[in-house]
Amino acid sequence: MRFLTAGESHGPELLAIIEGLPAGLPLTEEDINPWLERRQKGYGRGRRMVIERDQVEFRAGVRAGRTTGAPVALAIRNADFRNWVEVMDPAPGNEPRKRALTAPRPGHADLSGGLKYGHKDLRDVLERASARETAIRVAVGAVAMKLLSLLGVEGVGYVLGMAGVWSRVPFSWDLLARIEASPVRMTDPEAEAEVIRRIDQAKAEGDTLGGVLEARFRGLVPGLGSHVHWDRKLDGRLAQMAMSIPAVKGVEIGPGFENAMKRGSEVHDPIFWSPERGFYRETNRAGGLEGGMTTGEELVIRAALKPIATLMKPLPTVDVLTHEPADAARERSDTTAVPAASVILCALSAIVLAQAYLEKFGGDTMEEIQERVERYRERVRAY
Ligand code: EPS
Repeated sequence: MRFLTAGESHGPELLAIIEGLPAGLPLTEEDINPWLERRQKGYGRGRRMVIERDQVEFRAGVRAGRTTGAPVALAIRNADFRNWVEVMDPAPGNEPRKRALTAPRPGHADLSGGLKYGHKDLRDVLERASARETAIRVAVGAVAMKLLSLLGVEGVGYVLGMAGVWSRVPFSWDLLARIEASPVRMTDPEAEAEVIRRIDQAKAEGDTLGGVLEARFRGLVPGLGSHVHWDRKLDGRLAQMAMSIPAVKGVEIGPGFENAMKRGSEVHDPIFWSPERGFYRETNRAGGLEGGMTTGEELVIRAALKPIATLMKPLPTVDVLTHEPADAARERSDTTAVPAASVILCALSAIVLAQAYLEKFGGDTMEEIQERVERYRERVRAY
C-alpha cells in the first residue's frame, strides 16, 4: 500500500490517492470523519480551526460502502479557500503577489524552502509546508485504522507532557474516554489544568508551546517488519513516518532515551511461556519492538514536538527582498498543536502498521488477509 498527498493550506482542497488496498474493506465517511474531528480539536488551536469542519469525500475506489481494489481517492475541502481565491489562483497574474511573505520565520520551512526552490514569495513554500497537510494524511491513517481494526488491532494517541508539565497518571486502556474528553488529550486532570493555564499565558505573551506525544497499539501479531534488511525494520519505518509530522524533532520507541542510561538487566524484558498465552513478557520496556519486528506486546512510539514556529511576538529575521533586518512573518497560528499531533502520530503510525500487515499477509481481498492472519495467529500460539 502506498499513497501520495497534494494540496495547499489555503488552496481549494487536500487530496490523497491510496494504492494497494484490498477489495472488500468496509469503508464509509464515518470511519474517517471522527479522526478528522479529533485532529482539529485541542486547547490552544487558532481561529482557522473555527473556520474548518473537515469532512472526507470519496472520489474513487469505494462503492456501496466497500473498497473495490482500485486506487482510493480522498478529498477534504478547505472552507477557508473562499477567503484566498485570488491569492491562490493558479492562473498567471497576481503580480505583485498579494499577501506575499518575505520575512522567513525561524524554525519554519520558509527560508530553506525559498533558497532551494528560488521563491522570493515564501508563501510558495509555507502553503505546502503547513501542517494543514496532515488533515488528509490522517484521513489515510483512518483508512489504515479501519483495516487494522478488522485484524484485531486498536490504537490511540495522547499527550505525555506539554508546556513543561508531565502527566503523572500512567496510560491505561481504561482511560480512553478520559483522553477523548480531555481538551489536551492527557490522562492526568491536574496536569491538564496546569497545561491550560500555561497555554493561556503563552498565548497572551505571543509565544508558542511544544510537548511529547505517544501512540500505542495493542492486538498486533508478532513478526511485523523484519530484521533481514535495514529498510524493512519496522522501528525505522515508524520513526521516519513520525519525523515527517511537521515540528517533530525526536522519536523513541518505548522509553528509548531513558533506557540508554541504564544497565541491560534493567532494560530488557525477560521471556515467559504459558500454555494459555504462549510466549509473553511481563514488562514492555522494548516498546513492542525487537530486531525491527513487533514482539506481540503493545507498540509504543513517542515523538517530541517543538513549539510552533509562528510567533505572534516575532523573532528577528532578515527580509529576503531587501536583506534588511525584520520581524518574522506573523501568519495566523495556533499557540500549540500538541494534542492534534498525538492524533496525527497515531493515524500515521497506523499507515506503517497496515503496510506491514499487507506485506506479510498480502491478498487481494480483505477476507483473504483475515484468514491468513488467523492462521498465523494459530501458528504463533502453537510455536
Ligand atoms: C499552520 C498555520 C495555521 C494552522 C494550520 C497550520 O493555519 P492558518 O495559517 O490557515 O491559520 O491552523 O493548521 C491547519 C490549518 C490544520 O488543519 O491543522 C502552519 O503554518 O503550519
